[in-house]
Amino acid sequence: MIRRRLSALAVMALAAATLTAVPVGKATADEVEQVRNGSFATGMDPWWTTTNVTGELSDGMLCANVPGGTTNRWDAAVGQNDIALVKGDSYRLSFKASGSPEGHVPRVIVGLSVSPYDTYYEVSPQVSVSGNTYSYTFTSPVDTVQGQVGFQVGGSADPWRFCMDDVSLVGGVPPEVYEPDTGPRMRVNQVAYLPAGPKNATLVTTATERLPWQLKDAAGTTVAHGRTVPRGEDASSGQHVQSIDFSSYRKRGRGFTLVADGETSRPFDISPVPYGQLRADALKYYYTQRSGIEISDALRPGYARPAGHVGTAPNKGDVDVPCQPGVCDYRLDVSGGWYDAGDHGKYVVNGGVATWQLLNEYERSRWARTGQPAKLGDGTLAIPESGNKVPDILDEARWELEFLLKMQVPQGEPLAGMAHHKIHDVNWTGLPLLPSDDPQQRELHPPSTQATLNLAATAAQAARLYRPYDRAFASRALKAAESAWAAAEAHPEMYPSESDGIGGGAYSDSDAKDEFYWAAAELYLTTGGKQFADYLLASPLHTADVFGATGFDWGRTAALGRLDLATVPNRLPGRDRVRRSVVKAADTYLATLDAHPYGLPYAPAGNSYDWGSNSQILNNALVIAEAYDITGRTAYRDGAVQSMDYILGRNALNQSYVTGYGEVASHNEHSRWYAHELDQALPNPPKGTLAGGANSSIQDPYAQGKLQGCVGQFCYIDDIQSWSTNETAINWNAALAWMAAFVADQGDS
Ligand code: 9MR
Repeated sequence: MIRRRLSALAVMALAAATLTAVPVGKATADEVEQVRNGSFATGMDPWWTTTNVTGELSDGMLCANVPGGTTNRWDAAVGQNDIALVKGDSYRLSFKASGSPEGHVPRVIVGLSVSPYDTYYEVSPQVSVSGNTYSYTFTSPVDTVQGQVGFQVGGSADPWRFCMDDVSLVGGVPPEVYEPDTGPRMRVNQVAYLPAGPKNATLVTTATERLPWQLKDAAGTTVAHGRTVPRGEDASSGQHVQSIDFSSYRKRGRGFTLVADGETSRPFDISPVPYGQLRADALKYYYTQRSGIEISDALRPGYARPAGHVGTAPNKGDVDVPCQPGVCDYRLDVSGGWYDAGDHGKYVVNGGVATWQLLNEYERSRWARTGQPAKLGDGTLAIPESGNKVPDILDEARWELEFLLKMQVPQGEPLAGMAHHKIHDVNWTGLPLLPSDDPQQRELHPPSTQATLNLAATAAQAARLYRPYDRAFASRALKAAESAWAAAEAHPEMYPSESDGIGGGAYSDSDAKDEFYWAAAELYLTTGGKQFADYLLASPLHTADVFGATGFDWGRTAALGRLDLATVPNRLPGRDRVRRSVVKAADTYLATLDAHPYGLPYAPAGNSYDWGSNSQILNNALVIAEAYDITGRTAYRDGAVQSMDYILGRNALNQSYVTGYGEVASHNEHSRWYAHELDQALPNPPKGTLAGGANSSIQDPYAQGKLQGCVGQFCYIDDIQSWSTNETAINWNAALAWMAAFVADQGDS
């Protein structure tokens, strides 16, 4: 399906962001100042302040007396409008600033001065009493003459004084040359290798001959040694590399390092223990993503926050939400569910695939040879429902399922049974912003065939998995699934629009055949209905290659149906062929992994890493893992396990993409409420949060300012502003949770 290329156009936050990397700026072009009177030599004009701020000139600086008691940073501001920006040009924003008392953090933006007030670039430096000079480079994602340079100084309980000088925005500057700190040239899984599992590393080196390596224990004693394997140029990073296989060492321990070519790796364990922890942490992530419920400090120390979107001011949702104008004339209670990602939107298709994957993790634990259902059982996740005798993973998934069911168009309406595609704010909000502080109007967007079939698929899956625990819920879910299926059949081509990306992601998709196939598979597995068997057997997707180099995701869902038909016991005629198709896909991914000097089952066409590439890598690993579940062959188990190395540090950037795991790990993921990088009173994302990962298209201006011309794996930056490479999302963490459980299940292998 080619939807991905299209949907990237409807990019969040910036409708006009570029689809591919912007061409490198003109280093030799004239540098032109865009800010007028930035030195305040001629007074305060043309600078403005919000009415609650008094501005005055003091020692040649503009000082703002900021009142206390405002909520958001944009509630008090100083700025200048009518700034012209040229799409694709690089700009240097610089200024001097001080603040008293110590410790305040203004938000400095370059954005649109009129509705919808898009932000093109923002920084939040902590200012000191003595003052500092700040300078940043970014690339404009738009053409406009209605730009603004704004200093947002609200959000403080107490009054304070902010002063600034020499404010400058110069266009036509060369883009910044950013050098990531990649540490030692030896790249390992910084968390753990399984004692009896594969153990591989990658060495960045110009050497072409085999080099000696040593494995050292925590005391520095060499416990194994061997020779490297030259691998030549790695296309995914542009580096010259060699690889090391130290699988023959099988003793448990902590604090090992790998040494070669004068380089010592970051430390790692040989142990299954961290994977047991990661299995829980990757799932615990969902509780702090919940909408509609207060997050308890007792359950998640440091993450407490009021319930979001329960109809309490300033929230305008989600208990009584209207449609977008012209879409419907009823209102729905769509409270609950998980926030999608770093935004406050809730999207049925992404909620659907995330729910599928959690339910699938649970279902696999019940039939797979290495499955351990007790590890997902009641009390494993410390959530409000722990202790209710229902497996915690099912309780967590139900939080989303109940929301998905609420998104269905009510009986009596013309589109009854269809599901609204999404619900989110009218306009994009800024960062940071607790869900409970979101003042925007929320709206239901039109129903879509894809959302309806996501609902059908996951509700059908739920009907079979919750039956032992709650028959009434199982029946309700099945009825919803059947009505959704019927509605989708009646409206097979109501596609979510590519241009519906203001205030929330578009999740556009111009093909629903894959969702039909997936929903039919889940309905068949739950009911055994002949109607669904017939549908599956007649679908061209039943025999097509539904896997491909970038695997499956929220918009390409046929593989979900295929995987479940292959693994969940059923009597579909020709099921052996279905099972073989999964093994065949795994063979292809395994060949990719074997050929890859960094050992990952991912080699996208043109080396173009996709938005959320980490989840695609993990989902390809899932297919290999299921080939192991189907065949019991060690090569598949080892391939799946090895894929985790990339996520946990064996990569070009020498960092783990899971917060709290590995010596150097992502911790500034883009999120409105885990926004510690912008507001020290807020937490970082919880441990077990996966960052989206390298994204060759770098759609956000922060990444564009730093990563122009990046190669594959290098198109990533751990900054909260980089929403196209560094967001957290419910579908991505589901892939991590699934694979963490698989690896944990292998124990000592
Ligand atoms: O993960 C989504 C990616 O596949 C799309 O290309 C991109 C643009 O439509 O949107 C991504 O999803 C974001 C969504 O639109 C809004 N919430 C945050 C999601 C993760 O970045």
